[in-house]
Amino acid sequence: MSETAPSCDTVWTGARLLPMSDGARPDGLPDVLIEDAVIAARDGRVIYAGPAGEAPAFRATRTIDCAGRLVTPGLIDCHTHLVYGGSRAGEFEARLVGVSYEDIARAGGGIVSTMRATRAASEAELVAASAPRLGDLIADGVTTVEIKSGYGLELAAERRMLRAARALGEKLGVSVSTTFLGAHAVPPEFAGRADAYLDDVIDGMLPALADEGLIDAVDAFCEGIAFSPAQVERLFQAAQARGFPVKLHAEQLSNLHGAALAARHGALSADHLEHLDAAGIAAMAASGTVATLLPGAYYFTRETHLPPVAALRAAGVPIALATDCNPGTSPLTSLLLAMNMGATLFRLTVAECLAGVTIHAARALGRKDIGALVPGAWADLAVWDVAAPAELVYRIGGRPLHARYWRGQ
Ligand code: DI6
Ligand code: FE
Repeated sequence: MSETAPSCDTVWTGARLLPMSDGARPDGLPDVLIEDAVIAARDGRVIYAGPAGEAPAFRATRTIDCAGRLVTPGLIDCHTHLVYGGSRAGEFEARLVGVSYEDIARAGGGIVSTMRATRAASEAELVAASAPRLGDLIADGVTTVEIKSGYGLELAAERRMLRAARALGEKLGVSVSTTFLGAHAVPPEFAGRADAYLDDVIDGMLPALADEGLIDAVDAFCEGIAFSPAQVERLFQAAQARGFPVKLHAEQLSNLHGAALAARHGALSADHLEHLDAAGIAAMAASGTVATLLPGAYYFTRETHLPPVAALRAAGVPIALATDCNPGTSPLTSLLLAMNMGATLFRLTVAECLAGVTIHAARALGRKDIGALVPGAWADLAVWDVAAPAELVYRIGGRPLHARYWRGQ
């Protein structure tokens, strides 16, 4: 036996393992718990994750005893705008005395005020300002985070945002997926000329940032205060011509049928979706587009129109959950709290919340190598000091993470 024992870098023993491997439950959700499991990793990748009784006798450089703790895949926050300059606490104060988010945006505040602060910041200043936010996510067991541009709204500043996002991943030991969101808002120098700005996004920024390898996906904000479906379509065609996957902020404040448009383009995800209708749900189900729900923004803007969770569930649309960490509508840096909000506000089940920050979040990023602990996947693990998986969703606050491993380290 020992002659043929496979060698590996690390073996974790004594785990109560939720591998989140696809479709293990009768309802298709992958949360079956394996008592007394072993996980083995070589070169940062999982080579075994399953019952201890069925595991080969590994020759491991390092053995870590999980002492019966719950082990899940490292969590994935698949929608954030966490790189930005400045603060919007003042706008929060204004909203508390009755000024609406749209009023603030039309008066040159909102996204544009963050744009000014972001344009004024160097790449190093963006990294320094954003590292604590990313640190908070990491302390919640996050091993992969998506970070969008969209507060530069000009080539040089969009580039600094994306470079800062990449630098943060290397600095803090977390996988970063970068999304180009040049079509987030029309900057003041293009006021009233959204199509001219979009030309700049499509013909200037997109090719330049693509050539620099800074883009993993392309997103847009499809909304009355942002870009129309026709404009989004133009951007999507340009993005797809360059081979980029697309995603969309859709149906957050109103129903412009953005989700159906995203689905027509085979988008990885459509996000927010409070005002999504039946046709949008059917289109998403047909295209396999993930519904990324953002309860932090729903909560913080005091939205009352719920996303159609029951209909999404009935249609079999995969649901992801994310923080939407941004200074205007979701200053949230806890993915565990987003799970709690997903359950409390949107009535997602515990299994749906767990899938929403692992396997379904991976799918929203177009990734098959994260989100589940299966052979070949990255050995991204979160080890938790909780008695049951439901506690990860149930608690409000607290820091249940015992240890986190990113690519086996
Ligand atoms: N939807 C949002 O909730 C954020 N962006 C978007 O497209 C808000 C961004 C901000 O207000 O800074
Ligand atoms: Fe967002």
